[in-house]
Amino acid sequence: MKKLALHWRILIGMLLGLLFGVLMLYISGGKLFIQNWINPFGIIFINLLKLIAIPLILASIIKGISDLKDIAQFKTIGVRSVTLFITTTIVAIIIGLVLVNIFSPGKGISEETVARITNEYAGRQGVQSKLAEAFVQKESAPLQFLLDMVPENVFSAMSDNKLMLQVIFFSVFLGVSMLLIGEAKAKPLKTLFDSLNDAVLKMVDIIMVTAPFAVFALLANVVASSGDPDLLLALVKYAGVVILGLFLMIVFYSTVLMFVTGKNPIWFLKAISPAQLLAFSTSSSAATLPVTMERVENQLGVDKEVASFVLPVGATINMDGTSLYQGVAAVFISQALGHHLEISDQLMIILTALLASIGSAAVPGAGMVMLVIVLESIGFPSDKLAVGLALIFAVDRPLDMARTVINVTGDAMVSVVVAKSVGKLNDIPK
Ligand code: DAS
Repeated sequence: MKKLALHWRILIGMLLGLLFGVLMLYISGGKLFIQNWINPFGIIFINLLKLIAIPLILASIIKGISDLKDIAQFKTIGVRSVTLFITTTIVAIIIGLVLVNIFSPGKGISEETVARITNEYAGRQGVQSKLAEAFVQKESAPLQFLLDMVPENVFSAMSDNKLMLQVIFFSVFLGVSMLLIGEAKAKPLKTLFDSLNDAVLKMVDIIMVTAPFAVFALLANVVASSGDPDLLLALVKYAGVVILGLFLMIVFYSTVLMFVTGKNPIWFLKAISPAQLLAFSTSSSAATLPVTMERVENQLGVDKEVASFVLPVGATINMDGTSLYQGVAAVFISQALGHHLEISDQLMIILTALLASIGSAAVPGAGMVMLVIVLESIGFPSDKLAVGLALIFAVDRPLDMARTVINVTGDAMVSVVVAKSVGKLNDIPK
């Protein structure tokens, strides 16, 4: 039987996982069974992908930059990528703010529901740990993410949890230096990183064979630990606004791509669907990065020199889905808890959600942690933060899955536009 395409195999794994998760919800001990015997396989899969994300970033950025003709080309790609990252993030936040003000999902939540959520969730470990994490992030300077980029030495960068940013900084630095010393002198290093790159991509292929089983485990666990169904209904309008906003981002990307490449955007969405499905299942841009890179290069025809810089940097600092979600969530929580927002506050949200999304790590739940920074920036009372996070905690995981899909899609879209603009978008034979 002809081997099913990757996205179909992942989709089947997801659907079976959802069905199995729902089934287990109605079997006593089912939730525990999934958490103890099924979910670990999903965690192992994510850890494997994150394990190779670092050597992949190192090899692909260094190879990509050292393949470039000269520094001028690197500057062009760098400036255009970062400009597009910031632009698409601001568009995302504005879409989120317009929708949450039109639909006002927070205005429908009654006092007693807020009181009930406060008791059920505010004290919960999950909310408190996110708050604690947020205060650690908040204590850090607004440009902390820049400070975090510069490791003391390359080996400490390998161990520290601000890994992605530091490895990117080191890789770009080394890649540019290799350009500057000239091709002859850089040749041995270039050969080394070329073969490291090929070896790591082979590791991605091997890991991806297990993808259908892994997403089965991940989705089963998401359903099993999705919280109380009735509380979810109370938040369905809020989640609906976020999902509508994320969908409009797909429309925005498709319009830009149609304009820039003159192609039907279905070509783009079909090519990156395995990366989107993986982003949905893992809620992690970092874990999805190896597949995003493989799809963007092999299916969309983006030259490695562009993809190997834009995608790792984008996975870390360009989170359109997260920034849209942070805009919606900040206004929703303010509406629900009666915190009045002036227009100036909403404009402030654009700036702080941009910074918060840049500072959000490419791992599950990072967007909610940085949401506290946004709420603090609009003067939201600190003593109500726990209740605010508790309000959205129950639906945060499914929304994290959805916003990570947009984070990854936005990165892929920027890589296509930048590649096209520097004449490095190759036609892939059908
Ligand atoms: N899950 C994050 C990511 O990997 C996004 C988020 O938490 O908002 O992109």
